[in-house]
Order: sequence, then structure tokens, then C-alpha cells
Amino acid sequence: MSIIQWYFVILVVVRIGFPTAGCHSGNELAHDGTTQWVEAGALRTTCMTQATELLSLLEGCDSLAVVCHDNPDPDCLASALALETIAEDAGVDRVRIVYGGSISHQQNRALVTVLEIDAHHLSAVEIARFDALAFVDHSTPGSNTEVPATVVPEIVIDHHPTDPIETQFVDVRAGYGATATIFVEYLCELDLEITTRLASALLFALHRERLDFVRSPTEREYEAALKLFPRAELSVLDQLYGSAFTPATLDAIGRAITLRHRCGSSLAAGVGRTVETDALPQAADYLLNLEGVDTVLVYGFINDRIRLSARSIDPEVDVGQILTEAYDELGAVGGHHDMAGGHLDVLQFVNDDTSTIEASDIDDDERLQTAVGSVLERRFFEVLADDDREGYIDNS
Ligand SMILES: [Mn+2]
Repeated sequence: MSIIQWYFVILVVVRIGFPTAGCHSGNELAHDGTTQWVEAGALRTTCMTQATELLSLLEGCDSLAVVCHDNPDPDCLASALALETIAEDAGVDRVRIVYGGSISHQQNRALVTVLEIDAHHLSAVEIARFDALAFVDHSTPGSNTEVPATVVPEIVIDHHPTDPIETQFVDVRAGYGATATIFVEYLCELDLEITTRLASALLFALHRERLDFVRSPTEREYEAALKLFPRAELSVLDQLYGSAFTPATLDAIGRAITLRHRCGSSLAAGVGRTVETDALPQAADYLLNLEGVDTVLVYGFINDRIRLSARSIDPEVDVGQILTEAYDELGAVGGHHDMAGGHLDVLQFVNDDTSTIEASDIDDDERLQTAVGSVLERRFFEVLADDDREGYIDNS
């Protein structure tokens, strides 16, 4: 080779570099061949995965608020804990985990207490004082979060299907069963230590989100669980599962059982007025065990809102879509084909000209349940209705 040819060979090697050990495309979303500056000032090209991209973004932050969606579940809380670990590794000085709504599910409260998750209510934290905001397990400003819709997070990591989001770092993997799965892949790709505490939280999240009910887990949830299993403390999971119901949750589930209405293989039930948001999905899960039932809606009245939680094990039913069709114009609803939820404004039912519901009904718990409940249930059953589904059967 001539000197000039050698020169080009050297130039190419310097520009492209050799493949590195961490340069594996662990997921279909990985970026390849992105050029970055490294400490020594030398130009090196690495295969930059989402994980390394996230790490390098965090390296430029002094403080980070990790925002959990309202009424966070284990998938959200464990993901927040994982992001805190990654941020600490990136040298972020101050990381705060924040959430809206309340942590009312007894297992979720136990998760926070037993694993000492330092989560703060949004009302007690000035998020504007942080360099960066990260949304985990939710993505859209103004939806499913008390953070005002005008605030756009710098980082979004989620598995719920959503419209495209414009911001610095977005990793939304709608094909995944849990946000925790994405974080297990990040932690492995970044070769970070997964402590017993973190492994226990993430494994509990995978179980609660997907594995326990064989609720459409993907292969990735099982792979992630396998990585966590040797590191997790199973007695902690046992403790979390064994945590006790509050009396309010038990009352709400009791009311859902009593007030259930069935239409073919679908069931709808109101829990009346409650303070326990998390009682609704628990009641929905429980009612799904009823013989011959494959789709369930549970609703309850919390302050001026109607909270909804729906489940379906019928592969033909997309319950997220059903809620959207039935209630979209009345509030914020959505979700997956097998799990969905949302909230509606009670006043929408009063302001509607065709409605028989009076403003005074809102203060009457019984009337609220009967009048608003019947409208909610009728809409739900109408959207679900098809030729195969039978008539309205009470308390079957
Ligand atoms: Mn999730």
C-alpha cells in the first residue's frame, strides 16, 4: 500500500473506532453509530444505545426530579428507583422522586415503606428548581399527572402507547409489558450494580404489572425477571403481598360486589363514594374472577371526579379503546387492551342538557351512584355490545 492508502486506513480507524464490548444492540430501539466526545477529548464513535444516551444526558444535570404518574403503582415506583440509581451513577447531585394523587393501595404503600422509597408529594416539591424532569411509566404532559400540562419533561420513559413526544430523551416501548423491563435492560446495558433493594422492587413490579395474572407479559418480562430473581429478596416480596387491606378498600370492594351489573360476559360495578383510588383496580381484578365474566368496569366517586378502572381477558376486546369510545369527551381515559382507566368530571353529567341528573344529586351519595352510575354503565355496555352479547342481567 502506498503512504496515501495507509493514511486513509488510519483515518478510517480513528474516525470509526473498533467495536467496544458495550456495543451491542440490546433492543430494536438502540441507536447505532452516533458520534460523541469522550473525556480525553478524543473523538470516538460508539454504538449509543438508549441507555448510554440517557446516561450521557444525565451526566450534564446537577439535579433531577423523577415524576411518577398520579397514584403510582409498583411499575412506576420501581422504575423511579431504577432511574435514581442511573442518575446517581451519572453523578447527578440531587434526585427527588415525586408523585401526584396518593399511594393508597396497601401493597404500594408497603413497597414504599419496606424498601424506604423516598417519594415526595408534588405539592411539597418545587419541580421548577430541578435541572431536568423525567416522566416514568407515563408520557404526556397534563395527562395522568398533577404536573401542569405546560411543563414538558426532558426525559420520558414509558411503555404505554402514546402520540409522538418532542423532547430531549424519549424511550417509549409500547411492545413491552412494563416500564420496569426497560429499566432492567438499561441497568444491564450500563453494567450497573442491581442492589437487593432495587432487584426486589423491580421484580415485585414485574409480577404485579404482568406476571401474576399472566396479563399479556412479553418474553422480555420473563427475561428481566430472570435477571432480578437471584438478586432479589423473596421474603420482601412475600411481605409486600401479605400487606393488609385498609377498611376503606375492603368496603369499596364489598360495594362493587353488591352493586355489580352484568351484561353477557361483561360486568360493571360502582363502589359509590370512596377515598381509596386503588380500591378500584383491585375490585376490577377481583370481579374478573367471576365465572363467565371476561370484561369488567369498576367506577367510584372521589371528590368531583369519577375514577374508572377496567380489565379484560377477552382477546377480542380492547378495553382501552372501549373506554375511549364510551367516555373520551367526558374526561381523560385510555390504556391497554387488557387494562385501562381514567377519570371523568362529575359536572359533565349535570351540564349535559339531555341528562336527568341535577346539581343537588352530587351531594347525595346514593343518588350519585344510581343516576350517574346508570349512565356510565349504559355507555359502557352499549360500546361493548355486539350480536353475541346478551341482555342486561342484574347481580348474576
Ligand atoms: Mn406500567
